Amino acid sequence: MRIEMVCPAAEDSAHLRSLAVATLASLTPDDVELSLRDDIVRRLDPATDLDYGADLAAITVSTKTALRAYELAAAYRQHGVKVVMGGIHPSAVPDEALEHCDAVVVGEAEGLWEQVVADARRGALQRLYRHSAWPDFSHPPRPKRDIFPSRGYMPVQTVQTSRGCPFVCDFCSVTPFMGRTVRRRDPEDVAREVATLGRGWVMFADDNIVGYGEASRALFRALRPVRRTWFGQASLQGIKDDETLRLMFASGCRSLFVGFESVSRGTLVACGKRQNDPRDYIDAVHRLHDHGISVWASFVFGFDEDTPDVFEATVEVARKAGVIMASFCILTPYPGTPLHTRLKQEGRLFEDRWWLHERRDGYPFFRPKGMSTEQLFEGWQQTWKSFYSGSSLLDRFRHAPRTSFFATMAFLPLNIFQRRLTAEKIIGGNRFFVRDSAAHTSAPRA
Ligand code: B12
Ligand code: SF4
Repeated sequence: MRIEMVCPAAEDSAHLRSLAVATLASLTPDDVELSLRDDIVRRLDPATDLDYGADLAAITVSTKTALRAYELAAAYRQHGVKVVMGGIHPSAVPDEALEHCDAVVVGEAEGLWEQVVADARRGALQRLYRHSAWPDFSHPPRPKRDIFPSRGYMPVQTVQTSRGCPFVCDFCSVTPFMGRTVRRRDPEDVAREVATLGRGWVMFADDNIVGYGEASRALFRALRPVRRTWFGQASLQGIKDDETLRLMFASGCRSLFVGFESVSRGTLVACGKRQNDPRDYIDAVHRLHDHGISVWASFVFGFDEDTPDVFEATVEVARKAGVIMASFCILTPYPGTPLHTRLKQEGRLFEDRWWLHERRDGYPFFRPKGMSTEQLFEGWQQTWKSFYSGSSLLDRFRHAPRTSFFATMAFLPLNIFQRRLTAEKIIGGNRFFVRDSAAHTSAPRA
């Protein structure tokens, strides 16, 4: 039996190996012949690049890649190849996905994929596969990374140590699809996996790598002897404790992507991100910087409580805090989230299934409450411009922590890239800026 794994890409997908694909590969019986087609490494041409002799195409799909996934699925099906889809998007809207494929796996593959393969082998694929309980994640199978070509990716390996999140931010897909109970791996098992990875950075694909008290500290202690440099994502809970931060640095952490989301406490309470308190932001960033950990901040605009003054207020906090980098997003109603349901009920979505339409990058998918749609869009553009202005860059560089690798070595190249992104993509409207830049900088073609 031959299975082709497929990673569709959006115009700004990061050049990373998909952990979903590596996980599926590890769950696939040894007698199945596996191939991989990765749109990220090279944009796939359905006329020449797909294996229509395969028995099954397995496509991993997020909302951003749904349109492309449906296009590739159509090509396989036209050639008589059965298609199964999984990932966060088909898990949220399985009925929509089933219009484009033969079977959908809702939720995590562990415990279901084996059944899909067995059914496909005897020509009896079911339409829908889903769990009745969250699968155990204490000792997951080791992702099979040799399925990826050796070139074409960033020198970063992703590793996941936990699934689920105890919080219920209304714009987020994680809690609805991975649950409120955090399922953690055995720290020693994580350390053993990290030790097998080659050179390069490790990125933890956890939503919150710190914030679980002793459990987080146990992970950092286990990682320490492996001596690998890593970065991850975090919310603010859990970074108040100096001992945890010391351990985190000692375990190799050099940068955190932190979801601050808003500088307004009222907004944070309303959207459910109660663990963030804007009064702590500047101290929190300085504390991390003092421990040698750079902060890449993320903010979101368009919440119901946001008024036009939110843009300037946000830039001011980000500049004062001296974050190394910041991303500013317009609130996006992903399917299956409470936000999507509410905006739909209130009749504020321009299109219910906005992901099926190509449109200008960044333009809001809904009517905001505290300002006009144009004000939201233009305010978002101005925020990028202001945060990546020459004066902001110099100011942040002057105050950047010298203890941090990112601050000293990567500050200027990263910020210069973000300035170009601001000019060409955010302001200039070139959606393909990231893809075009990657094509020029990462010569490899598989
Ligand atoms: C790491 C990560 C990233 C990384 C790297 C992603 C990568 N390419 O590896 C980076 C930082 C680049 C990133 C970027 C973005 N991300 Co992100 N990311 C994540 C995160 C934290 C983990 C993803 C992961 O690697 N999981 C580990 C693997 C093993 O799990 P998995 O993919 O879910 O796969 C399992 C199942 O879904 C299933 N499965 C998956 N595919 C398939 C296929 C088949 C055939 C089958 C049977 C099963 C199956 O089996 C797997 C094993 O159980 C998730 C949150 C989360 N907890 O999932 C958000 C998440 C996926 N990201 C999200 C978003 C919104 C983004 C951005 C749009 C953010 C932004 N504003 O720019 C961009 C997208 C850019 C783009 N063009 O695609 C949303 C997606 C929501 C949605 N409905 O699509 C999530 C869910 C976070 C959230 N808070 O809601 N992200
Ligand atoms: S935004 Fe972060 S903290 Fe909030 S529910 Fe999602 S993963 Fe959890």
